[in-house]
Amino acid sequence: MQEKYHPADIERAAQAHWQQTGAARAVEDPSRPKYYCLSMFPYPSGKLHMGHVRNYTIGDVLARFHKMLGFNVLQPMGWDAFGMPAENAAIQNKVPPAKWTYANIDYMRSQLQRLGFAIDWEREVATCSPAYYRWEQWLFTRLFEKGLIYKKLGTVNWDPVDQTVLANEQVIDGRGWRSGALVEKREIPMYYMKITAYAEELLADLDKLDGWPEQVRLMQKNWIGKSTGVRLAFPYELDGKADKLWVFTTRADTLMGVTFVAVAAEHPLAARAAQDNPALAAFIAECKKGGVAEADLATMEKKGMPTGLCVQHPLSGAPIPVWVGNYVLMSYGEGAVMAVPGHDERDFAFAQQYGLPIRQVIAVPGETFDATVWQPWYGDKTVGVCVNSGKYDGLDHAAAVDAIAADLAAKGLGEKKTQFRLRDWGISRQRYWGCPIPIVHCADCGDVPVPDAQLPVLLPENVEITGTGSPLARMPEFFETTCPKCGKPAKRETDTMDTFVESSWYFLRYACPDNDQAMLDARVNYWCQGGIDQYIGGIEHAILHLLYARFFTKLIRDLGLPGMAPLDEPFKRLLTQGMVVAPTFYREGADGKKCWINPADVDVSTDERGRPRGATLKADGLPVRIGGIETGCRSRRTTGSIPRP
Ligand code: ANZ
Ligand code: ZN
Repeated sequence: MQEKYHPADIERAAQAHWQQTGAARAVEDPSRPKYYCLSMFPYPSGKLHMGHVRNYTIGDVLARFHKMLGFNVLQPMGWDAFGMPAENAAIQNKVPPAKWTYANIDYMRSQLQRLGFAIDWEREVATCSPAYYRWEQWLFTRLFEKGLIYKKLGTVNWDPVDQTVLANEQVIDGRGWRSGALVEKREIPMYYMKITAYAEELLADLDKLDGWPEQVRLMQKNWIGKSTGVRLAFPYELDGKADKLWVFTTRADTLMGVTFVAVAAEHPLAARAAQDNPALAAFIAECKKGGVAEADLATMEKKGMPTGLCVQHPLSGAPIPVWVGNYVLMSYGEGAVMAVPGHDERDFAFAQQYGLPIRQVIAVPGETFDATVWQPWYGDKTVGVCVNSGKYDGLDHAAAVDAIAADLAAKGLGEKKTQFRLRDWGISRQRYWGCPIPIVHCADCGDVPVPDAQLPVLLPENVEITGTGSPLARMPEFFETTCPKCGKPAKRETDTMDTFVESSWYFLRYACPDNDQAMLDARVNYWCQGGIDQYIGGIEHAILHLLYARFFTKLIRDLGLPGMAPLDEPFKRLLTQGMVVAPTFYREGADGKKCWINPADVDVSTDERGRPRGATLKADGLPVRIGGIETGCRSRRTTGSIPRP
């Protein structure tokens, strides 16, 4: 035996042996218990990063351990190969996205192989290959026919200079990342998946996932965001017509404390009021400018403007002023809120800022109300009872909601309602490097799904990317076609699908990657029975990817594909790892701009707990600044010359 471990020799020999004997090949064997060990597949960005190595090492250890325990182990690998970085690289390096992607896959596969992971490479899938996305298109047509995919207008970020739609992450401080132009919002027709039809089941089944971290289940629960409340109306008259302003509230017990209502900037009533109010029109335009994302709602500065209109309180009939508020979302509930500044923190801040009345209508024994500072108990529905609310005084939250909902219902001004925060999933992307949406637009027949025999709709691979709009929309040889129904000339859809669609079912396809007759087959039953035994991946996918994957599993179950046993949930156990992070280093140039420095070019001194204390540039021995701790994925390289401190 050798004294020393020589990885280069020993590992090469061991890997050659595993390769020869097919040690990692997974073959269905109903006589043995299976163990399906799945790691989130990587985006082929170029090279593996530390996060990949850690993730796949965890998977490999679990796979080998279960093999030793006698399980029939499947550990597959593939590539989440569509997406924007390939287009950006194509612009920079003038290489077609396909070529760049396939080269990266080859390189990263060789890296994974050198690491010696026990992966069954015969099951490798790349989502950008027609053999894969063909079935995604097939599924799309089935869901479209069932009404589970439908078309409606959606809002996108429009770059007026580059004449292209931008993803949210391409909008930086309201401007296009390439052009620097102020980004506008545009409404365009897009396809949506009806995930809301599964909201109730996606929520309820979280209880079954006892092999998942509690934190992830909670994040999904909050994302689905079920709330029970009351939908109620404030009547008004405008332009000689009687109408109603609807709101959704979880606190109908506070109805007698409403001092104003606030509508979203996109609300029709706001638009109507702005017609004869230029200042309001300007304010609304400003509100609409912010990004499409609905983040930062709780913490952002509350801004508003009165519309000059009033509505009637549904029970007391008192006039209630209508405001436009930037904290009201058009996409949630009714796009309008009944504001109760005494008991809602956001309304409280808004009322204080604009000098609107604040009324106490809930009392908690032993606490006094002071309208100058927000106290958390003001919003606590679990302990208070109604006050200053006439006949509802003394009722607790549940009793007051019941009584008020009944009175509203009697007047035709409200009813109890369950509301979800979850929205339908817009899957259209105005990008090139993605799975083409298999629809043909015919002037006579409308949107016609591409028939099975004409699938896949091939994505042309040898294209030039310029950064201004999708090349597909400039390729008549791609979009000029005939209607599958009537045979007349028609236009092919040029949008592609969100890449989250591909990652929503790849784990099922690993069971039968070679099937060119069907999307999935009975081999899925063997490997996925009772769920995939272990899923390992980054915590950044806790919400969207995992929710979409659960949704697809249920969609596929309900389509009832031939030979497939019903599967409710894809992942029995989930292990999420944090992000691999590292400190960053920089110097400031004369212009105040930060120049980031490669950690390899820096000497760092650390304290007794290993935290960086000071750092100097190797090249000149002078100090550099220590920036924040960041993920390694977007590795920062030293660019240009580093300024001296
Ligand atoms: C009055 C009220 C009084 C409210 C109170 C809360 C506390 P969840 O639980 O997330 O469903 N709301 C309703 N629609 C909104 C919209 N489009 N944009 C912003 N906020 C909206 O939240 C429901 C509560 O969020 C609703 O209950 C409403 O404020 C607000 F003491 O109504 B509440
Ligand atoms: Zn037609």
